[in-house]
Amino acid sequence: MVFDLEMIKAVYAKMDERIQAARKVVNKPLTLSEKILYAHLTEGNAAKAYERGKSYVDFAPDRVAMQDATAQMALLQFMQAGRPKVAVPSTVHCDHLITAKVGAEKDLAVANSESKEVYNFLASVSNKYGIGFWKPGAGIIHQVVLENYAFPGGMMIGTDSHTVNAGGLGMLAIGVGGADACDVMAGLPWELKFPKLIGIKLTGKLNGWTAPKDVILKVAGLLTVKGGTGAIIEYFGEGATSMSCTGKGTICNMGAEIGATTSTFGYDESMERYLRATGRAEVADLANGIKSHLTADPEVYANPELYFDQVIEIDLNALMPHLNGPFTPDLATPISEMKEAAAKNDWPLKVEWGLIGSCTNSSYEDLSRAASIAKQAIEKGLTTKAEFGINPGSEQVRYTAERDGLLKTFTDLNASIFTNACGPCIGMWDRVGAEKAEKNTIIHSFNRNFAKRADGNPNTFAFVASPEMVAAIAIAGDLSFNPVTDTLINKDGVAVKLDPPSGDELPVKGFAVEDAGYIAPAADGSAIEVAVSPTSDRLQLLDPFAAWNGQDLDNLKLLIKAKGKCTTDHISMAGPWLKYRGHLDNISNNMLIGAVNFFNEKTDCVKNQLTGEYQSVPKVQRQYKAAGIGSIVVGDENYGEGSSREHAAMEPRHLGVNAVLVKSFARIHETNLKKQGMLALTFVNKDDYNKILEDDQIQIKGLTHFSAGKTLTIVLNHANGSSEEFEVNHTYNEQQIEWFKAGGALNIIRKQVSK
Ligand code: MIC
Ligand code: SF4
Repeated sequence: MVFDLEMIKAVYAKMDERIQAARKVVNKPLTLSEKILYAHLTEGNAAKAYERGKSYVDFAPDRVAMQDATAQMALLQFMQAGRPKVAVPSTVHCDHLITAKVGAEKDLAVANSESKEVYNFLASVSNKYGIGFWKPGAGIIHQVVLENYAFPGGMMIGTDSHTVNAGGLGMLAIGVGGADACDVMAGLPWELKFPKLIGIKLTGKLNGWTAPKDVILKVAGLLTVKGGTGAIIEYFGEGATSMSCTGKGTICNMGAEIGATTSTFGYDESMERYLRATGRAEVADLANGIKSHLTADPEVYANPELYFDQVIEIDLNALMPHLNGPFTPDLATPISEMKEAAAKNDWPLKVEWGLIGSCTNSSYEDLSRAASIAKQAIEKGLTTKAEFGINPGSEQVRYTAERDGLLKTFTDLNASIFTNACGPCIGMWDRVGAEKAEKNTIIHSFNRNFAKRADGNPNTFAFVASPEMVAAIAIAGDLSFNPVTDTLINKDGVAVKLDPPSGDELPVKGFAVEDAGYIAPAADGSAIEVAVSPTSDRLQLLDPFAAWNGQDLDNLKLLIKAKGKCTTDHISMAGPWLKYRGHLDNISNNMLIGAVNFFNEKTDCVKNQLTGEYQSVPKVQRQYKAAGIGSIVVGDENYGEGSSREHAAMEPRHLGVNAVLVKSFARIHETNLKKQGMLALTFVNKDDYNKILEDDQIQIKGLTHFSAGKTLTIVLNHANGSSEEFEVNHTYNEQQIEWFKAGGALNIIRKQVSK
C-alpha cells in the first residue's frame, strides 16, 4: 500500500521550480541537503540565500511521526490548539512501552493490558484528528516509517531523535520535541536554524565483517557526541551507492548520537530497490522522473571542499568492525584493539547478553546477516556463551524473517524473540538479576549506551556493534573475540572459525505480512470523544503555564549544578518512568535524578536551601515551588544530549525552575526549553561555571530588554556576602522571546485559535 501518494506528487511537482529559485539565490551548485531545505521553505520559492549556522528559517515539512512515549505529550498539546484535523499526514507508533521479558507473544499481551489506557487515548486522539495509528507490535517507529512513509527528497519531523533514520531513503528527517510537532500538525511553520553541512565521502566498498554500522561507529569516534551539532551530514561516493538502503538508514540513525540535525544520502538504485520491495513502485517511478533533484549537483561531489563546511573521507576497504562504548556511543574501538583497551580500562570481558534490534539495526538485511552467523555456529558445533535476544524492527520484517527461517535459526541457538518494539533499547527490559547491580558486559546493535539505559544497572557496561558482530561476540561470550582472526573451540574440542557474514539485502521471495498493524483514522472524527480520567495516574490534561511577569528574576536558588555528562536520560529517565509520559505532574518526580551534583558527586542528592538538608532533586524543587521561590539549573557541555523527549524541559517548567545555564546545549533540548517558556542560557566564559556555589542566591538581569543577540547578566550573591556577576548568551530570536514572554509557545497558538 502506498500512503499519501498525492502529497508526494505535490512535493515533486514543485521541486524543479523551487530548486531553480534556490540555485539563483545561492548562486552555486547545490548539495542535496540544500535542495531539500530550499524546496520546503514556508515562503515558497527562495527569495534570498540563508546563512548556514546563522539564519532562522521557516520550513513546511511534509509529514510528522510520533512514538507513544512522546506522542502523549505532543497530542495533549495538539488538543489544546483547537484544530479539527492535522494539517499534514501524521502517524502514531506504539513501540516504546512494551517490556521485553519472556518473548513477544506474552510480553505484548502484558503491555496491551498494562498500558491499555494510554493506547486507547492515543488511538482515539489519532482517530479523531486524522492521524494514522500503528498499534503495539506493529514495529519500531523508524523502521515502519522507512518501510511505509519515507520518500526521497521529502522533509519530515518526528518526536523522536532517531527520526533521522529516514535519511536512508534520501529524506531530510529531523527529530523534534512534541511542541514542534504540534505546530506543524496545526499548520504552522516549523522553524530551524539553517544547518551547516558536513560532507562524508565513502570510498571503497564494505567487505568481510564490516557493516554500515561500522561507518557510523567510526564517524562517531571521529566527531564525538557533539561534533555534528547544528549540521546536516550528507554521505556520498561509491561506498554510499554500493550499500543497501536500510544500511544507509543505520548510518543516518546514529547521526543522532553525534548531535547532527540529520543525515542523508542521494537517491540511488538501492533506494529504488527498497521502494519497490516495500510496495511503493509508484514512488520509485516518480523519483526516477526527477532523479537529478534528488541528489547533489555533480560539481558538489566532485569538489566537496568547495560546498561543505567540513569534509571527511572514509575508505570502506580499510574499515574495521568497531565496538563503541561503554557508557557513551562515541568511544570507538576497532575490534582488533579491544583486548588491549578492555584490559587497560578494566572492562569486563565476559559478555552476558547479545541483543539485536532497535530502530538502528532491525531490518531484514540485519537479521539475515546475523542469522548467517548463528547458522554457522550451529553447523560448526558451537553454542552461545551469552544469552541472546532479538527485537525485529517491524511486523513485516518479523513475518518475512519467520517465513524465511531466520527466526528459527536464532531460536535454534536459544535466542529469545522479543516484540517488534524498542524493548531493551529504552530500558523496557525485565532483565533477571539487574537489581543486584553487578558489574557486567553486554553487547547490542542499538545506538545508545548511556549508563543504566538498557537494564537500569549502573554497572552494566554496554557496547554497541553491528548485528553480525553482536551475534559473533554473543556466541564467543568474549568482548575481545575478533572473528576476523580468532577461532572458537566447539563441542568436540575442535577450533573453528566463523566465516564472514552473508545475507540478503531484501527478501528473495519478497516481503510478506498478514496484519501489519495499521489502523486508518475516521474520515470525519468530529464526533469522537477523547476521554482523560481526572483520577488517572498515567494521563493528565495540560494546564497552560503562567506568562512571564515582566520583571527580572530575583532570589533564585541553585537547584543543582550538574557535573559532566547530563543527557536527557539523566534529566528525565526512561525505563520505569515511561509509564508517566502522559502525566506531567507524576513524571516530574524523576526530574534530574540521574544528574551528578557537582558539590558532592552524588546523584539525586542536593542541598535544600530552605532547610540545609540534602534531599532528592524533585523533592527540593517542589518545596521551592510551594514557597514561591524560583530556581536555576546549571550544567556542563552538550547538556540535554540524546533524546527529543520534551519532558526534560516540561518538568523543570512545571516544577518552577526558571532557567537552565550550561556550557553548551544539544539542539533539540535547547529548542524544547525555549518552546516551554524556559530560559536556556550559555556561559559567555565557560570558566564562570566554577564561580557558582552551592548556597548562591541568583539574579538574572536584562530580561526587560530581552532581545536577539544581546547578552543577559547573572548576579551571584554568595553566602559570605560577596557577589559577582557575569554575562550569559542565548540564541533566542524575536519570535522565541515571545514564547518566553507568553509562558510557552503553546499559549501563543492557543491565543491565535481563540481569535
Ligand atoms: C530514545 O531513544 O531515547 C527515545 C526513547 O527513542 C527518545 C524519545 C523518548 O524519550 O521518548 C528519543 O531518542 O528521542
Ligand atoms: Fe526506540 Fe531505541 Fe530507537 Fe529510541 S533508539 S526509537 S528507544 S529503538
